Amino acid sequence: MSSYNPGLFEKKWQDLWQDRKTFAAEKKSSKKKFYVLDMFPYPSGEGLHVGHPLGYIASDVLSKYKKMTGHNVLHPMGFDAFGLPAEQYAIQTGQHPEKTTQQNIFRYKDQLKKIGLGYDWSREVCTSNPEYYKWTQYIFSLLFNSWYDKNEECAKPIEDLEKIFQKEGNLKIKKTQKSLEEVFTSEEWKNFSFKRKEEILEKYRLAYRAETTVNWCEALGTVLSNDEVKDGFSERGGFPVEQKEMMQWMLRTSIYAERLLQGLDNLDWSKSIKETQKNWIGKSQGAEITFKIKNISKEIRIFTTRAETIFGVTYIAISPNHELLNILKDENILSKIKILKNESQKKETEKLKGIFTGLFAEHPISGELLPIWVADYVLEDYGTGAVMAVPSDDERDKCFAGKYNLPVKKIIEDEVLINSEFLNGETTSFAREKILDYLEEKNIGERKTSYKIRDAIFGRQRYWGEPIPVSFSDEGFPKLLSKENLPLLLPDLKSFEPSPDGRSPLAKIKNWKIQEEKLETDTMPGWAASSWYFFKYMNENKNDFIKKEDQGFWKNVDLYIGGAEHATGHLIYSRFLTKFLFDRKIVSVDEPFMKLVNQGMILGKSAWIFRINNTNKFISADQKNNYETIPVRISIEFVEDSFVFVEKLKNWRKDFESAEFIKNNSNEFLSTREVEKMSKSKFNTLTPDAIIEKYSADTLRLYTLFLGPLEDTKPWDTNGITGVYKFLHKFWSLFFDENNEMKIFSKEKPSKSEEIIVHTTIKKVTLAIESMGLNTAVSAFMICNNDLLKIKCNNHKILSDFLKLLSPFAPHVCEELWSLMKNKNSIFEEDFPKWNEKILEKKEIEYPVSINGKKKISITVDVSLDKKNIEELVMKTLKEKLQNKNFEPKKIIIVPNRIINVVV
Ligand code: ANZ
Repeated sequence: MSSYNPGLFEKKWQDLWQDRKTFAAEKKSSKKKFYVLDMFPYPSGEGLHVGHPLGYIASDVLSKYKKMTGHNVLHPMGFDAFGLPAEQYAIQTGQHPEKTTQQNIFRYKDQLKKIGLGYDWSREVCTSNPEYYKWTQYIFSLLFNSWYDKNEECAKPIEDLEKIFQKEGNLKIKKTQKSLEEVFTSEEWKNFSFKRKEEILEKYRLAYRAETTVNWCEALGTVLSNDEVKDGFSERGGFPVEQKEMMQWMLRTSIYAERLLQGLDNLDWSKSIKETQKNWIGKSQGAEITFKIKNISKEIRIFTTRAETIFGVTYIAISPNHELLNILKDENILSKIKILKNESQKKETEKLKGIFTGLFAEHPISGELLPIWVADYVLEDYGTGAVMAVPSDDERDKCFAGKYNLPVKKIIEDEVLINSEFLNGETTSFAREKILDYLEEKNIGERKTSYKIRDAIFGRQRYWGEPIPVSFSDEGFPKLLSKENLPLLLPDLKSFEPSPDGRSPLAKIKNWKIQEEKLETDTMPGWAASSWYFFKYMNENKNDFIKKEDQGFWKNVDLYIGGAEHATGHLIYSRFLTKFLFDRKIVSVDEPFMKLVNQGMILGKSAWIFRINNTNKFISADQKNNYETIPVRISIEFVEDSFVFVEKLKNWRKDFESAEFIKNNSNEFLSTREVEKMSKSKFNTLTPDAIIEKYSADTLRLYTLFLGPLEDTKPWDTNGITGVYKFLHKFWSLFFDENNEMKIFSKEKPSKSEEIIVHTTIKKVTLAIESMGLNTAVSAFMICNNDLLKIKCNNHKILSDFLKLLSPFAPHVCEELWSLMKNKNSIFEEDFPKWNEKILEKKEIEYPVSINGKKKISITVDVSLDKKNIEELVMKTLKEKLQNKNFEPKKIIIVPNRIINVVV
């Protein structure tokens, strides 16, 4: 009982905390709320390695600290359970994804619990559970049944839009909304067929279908998002990806562009993530300008951010999909464009190909004729899909003009416009405004803002996702399933391959129908569920949809911790959906995550040994330069520093058994270590379970934090772990006497030095937690521990305070000692100690005293003394020291806080 033996109590406390609901959120509470959330994991088959829990440990420290500082804390956990890996695994092994997912979740929960993470498991969500996805489907229905009123910048029920059309047609709405349908009157609307009305409404619904070019991966049988594709291959599996036209469900995320941008200002997120989001949204202020086309009663509109360069335009470039191409008749040109189009869809080809259309545009001011080219560098879905090309000032236009021998007109010199009488001599920014005023006045163009953010694809041709709650009428338009028909359950399947035409596996089911109508076969993408799960945790009753009372109390996440890889996808979609739910009055906030912290990646230290070419002999790494070798990865479990445990390694792989391992002169066999991403395939992972088994959960927690600043990327180096482990032993010993009995604690008022040691630590630790500098807190604990050991502290108050301070970091050992100190309650019900600045203030100053510049003595002076008092003290001390009662200096010079000089 006397030495630190975590095996005896860690599990005990984990069970007790769970049984006693120590870390459950309080129900009705007048306390201030604090909602701290981890990005919930996808439960992969590999389980957690030590690189994973850093963020979870940090959020756990925060949640325990907040609880102890008087907050009602919500700290839940759940699982993002739909996803591709389980489905790929199902295709390979025939195991139902549901089964493997549940197994993985079981493993994850066990691992998380062993780390002592205080989650409120009563609020756990699992996104593949019908009780959960019923509501994901319901949110889809809401999106389908909503449109966005640009005037009021707010999503509204689609019925409102129908009423407007009924009352006044679409003229007003079309002014603010970019939509392709023709203008119609109220009378015309009333006379439209049901189908026609549906077609029009679909152009406004926030969930809609559209023909889009998608990244199609034949091997995975699915559409991939841009960030799932690297250089023309799927990130997962490395299969080829091609571009394909497909009817897809989309969400109108881009309509929220401006609000997504503005909202960033109020968020406590890192500069770099905000910057990434800004770039993703990609706001550009510019203008749309109309060019007439010669001999044809058609116009072309271009988008430019550099209107002042209009006198340098030498050609017009349009995207290979531009609608103007529909009027071309010349088969020769058309077939060339078709080839160009196909080529340009391959992402990896260099973009600088063009075809002359045979058409000319008229310069809106000079009337000059400008050839219209199809160019693959013009994006179809940005701006208007057409540009006015200015080879003198735009790099791509310049290269293109060079390649196709198009003219270049110089227009700017030393930041000043030349070559146009109208703008000669003006600076570019001034000229821009001037020309824009002119264009607007003449009705040739208008100021316009463009955004890069695109509507998001919301369907996948896969099995393991939420079915989209839609059926199709005979005429082919989508109809929502009513709320009573939700959840639309994912049907059971035996084989999970996509159907041969590339459609979802659901398309293979003959009776995938409801009331004789065919059901949608696509399922929702991974981000459907993860864009709103943070609201679901707020519910007291797990099976409800977002409850007004609960959401009204918890509002949004105060601290969100997770990986920086979600900078765009997840964080944009969650912000979008929150704004939408806010508009539709489901939630009372329009931002989900107030503060965001991205934990850095923890890297592994891989180990390599070297095989001599064409042999089954391995050579110690320090000798390898004498041979031709090939490196072979080995598991780090057989290595310490660089030393390889050859005998153990031999049992690892068949071909190692008979291999020869040639040692160096010191009879060692060395490996080379290399820091890289931690991953099972690199054999460089360690599980938290193994560390906990060998040391303790508290060691794992402290060491993980101690590795370095939370947000830094850093390697895991098991060598340092013993330092932390020793600290916990020493910490334990602080509470026991020489006979290994628990100390008899003094209930006296603590001594001054004890107070100073602990209050210094309280201050350091509190500031460290508040600023998320958790690694510095760990070193503060070590210093405090050493200082208290030195003075053999046995003060009850001091040691209790130290326990409370450390408890969010090392909960098991603190809770155990707390109960050994005969406390009946949990330490987490205690208040976190507060420091007293007065104790830390300097009370006395030590002055060196010199006589005629030579240091003689030091005196300690109370800071409250004035000049005269100090002089008296100096005289008194010197007389004693010099044993000269009659000592009479000429002058005493006091340099405040520094030195006292006595002149004789
Ligand atoms: C004339 C000009 C002159 C331009 C000049 C640039 C420099 P950002 O800032 O990204 O919004 N552009 C417009 N639509 C495009 C499309 N669909 N595909 C490719 N390029 C397009 O860039 C806006 C500029 O990119 C626009 O301003 C346009 O070229 C081009 F010295 O117009 B500029």
